[in-house]
Amino acid sequence: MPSQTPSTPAHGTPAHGTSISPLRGIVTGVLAGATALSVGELAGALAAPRPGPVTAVSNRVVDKAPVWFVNFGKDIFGLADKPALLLGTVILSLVAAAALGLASRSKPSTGVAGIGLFGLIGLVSMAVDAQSGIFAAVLISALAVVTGIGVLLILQGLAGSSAGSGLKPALVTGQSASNQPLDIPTDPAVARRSFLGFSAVVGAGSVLGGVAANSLRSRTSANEARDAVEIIKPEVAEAVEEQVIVAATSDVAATPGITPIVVSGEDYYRIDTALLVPQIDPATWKLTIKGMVDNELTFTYDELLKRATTVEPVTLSCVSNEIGGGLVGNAVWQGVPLTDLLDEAGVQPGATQISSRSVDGWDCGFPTEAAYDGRTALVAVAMNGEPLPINHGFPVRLVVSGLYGYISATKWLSEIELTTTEAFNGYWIPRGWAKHAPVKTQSRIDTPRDFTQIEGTNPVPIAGVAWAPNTGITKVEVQVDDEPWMEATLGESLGINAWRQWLVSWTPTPGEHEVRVRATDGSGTTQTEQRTAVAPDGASGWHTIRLRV
Ligand SMILES: Nc1nc2c(c(=O)[nH]1)N[C@H]1C(S)=C(S)[C@@H](COP(=O)(O)O)O[C@H]1N2
Ligand SMILES: [Mo]
Repeated sequence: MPSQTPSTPAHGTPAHGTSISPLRGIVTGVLAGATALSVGELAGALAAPRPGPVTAVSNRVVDKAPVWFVNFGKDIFGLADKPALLLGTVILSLVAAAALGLASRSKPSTGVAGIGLFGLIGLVSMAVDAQSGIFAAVLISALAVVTGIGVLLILQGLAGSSAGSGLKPALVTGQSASNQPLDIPTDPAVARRSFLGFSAVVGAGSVLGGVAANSLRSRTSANEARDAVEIIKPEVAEAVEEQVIVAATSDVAATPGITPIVVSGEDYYRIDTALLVPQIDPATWKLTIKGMVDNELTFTYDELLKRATTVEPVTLSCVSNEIGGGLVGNAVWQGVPLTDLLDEAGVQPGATQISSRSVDGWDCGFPTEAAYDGRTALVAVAMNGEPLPINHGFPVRLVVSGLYGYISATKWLSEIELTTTEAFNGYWIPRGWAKHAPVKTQSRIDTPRDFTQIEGTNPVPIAGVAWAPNTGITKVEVQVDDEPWMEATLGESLGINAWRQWLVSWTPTPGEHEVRVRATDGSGTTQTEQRTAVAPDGASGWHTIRLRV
């Protein structure tokens, strides 16, 4: 039998007759907080694609946090920065809830007010979220607050009774004992067991609720809507497909370890700020073209599908791609030329910037000039012949060849607004990234990997990809130590916007070696050896690996 001695409050606790131990206070607070978060997330998930409190508060942290903080998070967690942020929000909330549980032991009204305050923070965070709206925000936070307060008061009641104080939960004060909605046991032993039992149930329920919310979100309606979409293949699609087949079956492409010429949606790098990937119903989705145009226009998904007759392989790259990094990919995109839609809207003189916005509020902008200089700029509906994957912007995104993604490649596109260069800065500009950001010519060694140990002196392939969107790759060279540069065999070209595979065969000599690669673009310019960091406008320098034979 466990001891039934009432735990004594810690030193310095206000002597308001508190008989709930600090530990129980903490447990009570944490469980009340966990329930509130769990209920909120579950409600948000059920009302998909609405964010719950955790997602919305995390979004606000990213929006409002100082640049150094966000960069710090990215440096530490890299591609896991989203789960890390969500987990951080949960942990901090629970720590605050624990403190609240402690503070409200003798004064339940403190707990009620505290949870109310959390609810308010959640409410505001959700209300300003582009994916929520005030009505859902109010409903979700009200549900969360009510359950959180309920759990707090019940557990406080049980903790108080089990401590032998007979502290009545605030929930039932002011009501006659006969119609108490909750039967709080007064026998300490029974109450103790009830406290533990209820805690276990609430704890498990919160975790389950969180897990359920997560899994609900991962199979929301957009998947079905996407499955139902039929991409109409224009004639040119077949020609491009044939080109891809030829390129993908060349000798260079057959090199083990080389990146495929066209990367599938699943393997394609993903970069965005979306903690909650927008789940868009294409039936109600619209694209608006507005701002400095003669006629504001809106297009439905079906209208764009019918007009999406341009098919182009384009290599997209993230400005954050380090030398030799993987935040770059080539795919076949299908869409409507951006300028077709802009011409219909009538771009006004002086509209020097094309800004675009996604349904979740993210935005960016690039020079109007760039859209009209002949490069491929698509309002894209398909990737590799299929509707855009949800992670890559379903139903519609922008794809602009030769500009880094953060100034041009808006996923989950909702509007395009013509403005001036001065009047608007996209999401990443105040966060320290350049406004002018053409993709730098780059090359990457895919095989062998850095620090590979090579056995024997039989020739080994050194191979990879190189890209210079808009001018194309005309030459790739590889150098081992101080030996003369070797010209690589290039894979088949998929056009000037797409990366190109390359291959050299090297006969190893015993010892340690340094291998570097450099590419020359269609204008005859060879990429610079000068190394720069990714910020503010993309990394430069030659990818170099070390090998031991
Ligand atoms: N809505 C939205 N679109 C976005 C972003 C974003 O955060 N939100 N990130 C951009 C960035 S920085 C890049 S590099 C590309 C990446 O596209 P991908 O994930 O399809 O590879 O998307 C761009 N489009
Ligand atoms: Mo990016």
